[in-house]
Amino acid sequence: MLQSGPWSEKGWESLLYRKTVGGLTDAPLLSIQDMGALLPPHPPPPTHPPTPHRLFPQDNPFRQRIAEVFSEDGEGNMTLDDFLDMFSVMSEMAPRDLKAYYAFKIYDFNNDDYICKLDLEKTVNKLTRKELTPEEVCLVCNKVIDEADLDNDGKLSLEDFQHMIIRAPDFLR
Ligand SMILES: [Ca+2]
Ligand SMILES: [Ca+2]
Repeated sequence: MLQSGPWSEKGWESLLYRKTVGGLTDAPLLSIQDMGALLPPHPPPPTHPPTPHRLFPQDNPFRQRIAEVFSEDGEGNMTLDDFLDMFSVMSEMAPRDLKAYYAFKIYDFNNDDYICKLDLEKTVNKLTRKELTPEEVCLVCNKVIDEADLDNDGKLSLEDFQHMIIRAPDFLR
């Protein structure tokens, strides 16, 4: 606290002290980068943590989306914990409800907790590698919504989706 006010001589002294000496003592002696620069250069480690690109075959059309869903930041930057979560969901042992929940999240491209027709179109286009015409994609999407939309709101909630999976047990295989 500057007892005598900032414009008094004593105040300036105090301020100058804080800006210089005080500031210096508060600053860390060396930053992490400084310390790194002091170490002898060494080659990067031969193995890198797995990335979605290495983990999934290049032709998995949902590769990026899966990484987004399982990454904590939602942008596909996965931590080790995120990877472990993903592996446990993908394992044979994972309960079907859990698999269904994550499948739902993967197909819900705009993250609004519903699979709407636009989400479905994206899904179908990825699954079929854009081999269908827009009209055919539209037909497929309408058919899926017709059959699975239990509450007739024109989009699939998680509940609609789980119900659809119960009727099509091979869906998540
Ligand atoms: Ca959605
Ligand atoms: Ca619905």
